[in-house]
Amino acid sequence: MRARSSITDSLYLITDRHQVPAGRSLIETVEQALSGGVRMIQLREKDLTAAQLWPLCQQFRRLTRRFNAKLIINDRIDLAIACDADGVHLGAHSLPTTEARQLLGPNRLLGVSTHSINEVKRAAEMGADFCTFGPIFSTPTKVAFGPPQGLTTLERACLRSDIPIFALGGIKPAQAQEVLACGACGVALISAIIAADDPALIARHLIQILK
Ligand code: 3NM
Repeated sequence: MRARSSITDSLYLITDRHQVPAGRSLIETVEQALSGGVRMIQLREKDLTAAQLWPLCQQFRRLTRRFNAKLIINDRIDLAIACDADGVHLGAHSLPTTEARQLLGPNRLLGVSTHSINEVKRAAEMGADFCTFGPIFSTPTKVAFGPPQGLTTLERACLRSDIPIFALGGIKPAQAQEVLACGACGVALISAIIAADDPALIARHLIQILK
């Protein structure tokens, strides 16, 4: 039987190079976030091909190793295994969770994006280690997922979940405490850190709040 990998991080940074301010690269942004204390990063550049993602996977793997941080690859199980990432994060259009778990084996982390309490329960039953639940607040990045879930639904999802839930969508430092109070294990976010003038400063601030 597989020993469930335990999630100890409370800050899960997701990348989007399109939100990096001019004059700074994605890898510099991630390095600054890591020096601010981020220890779990999802490489999520959905518009890139495998061939384009591969050098990024390698750069991210070297960098995250230097900081002893977890690297999670969005969607691409093949790339995650090839670069020896710590895990994969599945979205609505990814391989189903059960099949992803079979390919990934028992030792890598499997995260799933969820948008309803039923999806949270299903993700856990099918072998996910953790999930994101969102969008909690309105976020320009993800209008596709409809109206915000809000804190009451987050609280219900956390109460009924057998796996840790990261609250996702529209989360800034000011919202971190209230989503933890709903039972989330932490926050997942893009713009608060990736688009920040000083990613290390925001990361430090968030970690302080999430302690
Ligand atoms: N997924 P920000 S919301 C990538 O609800 C993503 O599944 C969501 O960006 C979901 O932290 C979202 O900038 C965007 O609001 C999160």
